[in-house]
Amino acid sequence: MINIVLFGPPGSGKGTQAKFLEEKFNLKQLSTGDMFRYNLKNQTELGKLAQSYMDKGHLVPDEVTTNMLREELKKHTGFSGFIFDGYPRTTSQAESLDQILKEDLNQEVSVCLSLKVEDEILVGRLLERGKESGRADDANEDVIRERIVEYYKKTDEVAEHYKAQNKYAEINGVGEIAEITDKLSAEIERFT
Ligand code: B4P
Repeated sequence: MINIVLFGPPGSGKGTQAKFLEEKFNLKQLSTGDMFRYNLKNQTELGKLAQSYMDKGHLVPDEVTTNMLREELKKHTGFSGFIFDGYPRTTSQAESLDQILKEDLNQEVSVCLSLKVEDEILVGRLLERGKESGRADDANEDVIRERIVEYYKKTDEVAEHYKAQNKYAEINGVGEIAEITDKLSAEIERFT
């Protein structure tokens, strides 16, 4: 089985790339951001809770996010593995993911692929997306910058978790989308 953690700051291309990799490797994308947005749209209790964090550009608490992911994981069978998009975002989430994969599926993470993109490019991409997506967290530059601050404060360190397991590769996330998909695919083939 192939389990990919697609890693990088907001706007680095995780969601964009996950769509292509899903098809190429018969994987199921699990995006915690998409799960929160689905709950938000349907005004569930989980959605209302998540909204208070997302609107400020902050992370939703680990326990809430991990429980949601664990439930979602059980729903999908028949794939060659998963692409975790936007999860884990803290070291505690990374530890939970190792545990969940082992306990629930007797599997492990194959590799963490980290997309590297400079901050000013990220801001530009997210502002651009915000013009059409209707995403509240993309509409305001202050919120976008807060998401990037939150990334360096809590998420960037997750890389260490995978480096320690020799399951980590960095890819330049600036350039043609198809070229980046090719580089990610080569790394997936190298690690699986
Ligand atoms: P996410 O939905 O994960 O949002 P994101 O970080 O902005 O990434 P996304 O995948 O959507 O964007 P992409 O880089 O593909 O999270 C939203 C919020 O949910 C978080 O702030 C947090 O509050 C909460 N949350 C989610 N997961 C959580 C967790 N695990 N724990 C706690 N809280 C959590 O693309 C961005 C833009 O760039 C697109 O418009 C795309 O077209 C463009 N783009 C991509 N690649 C490009 C390229 N090569 N060249 C030019 N443009 C490109």
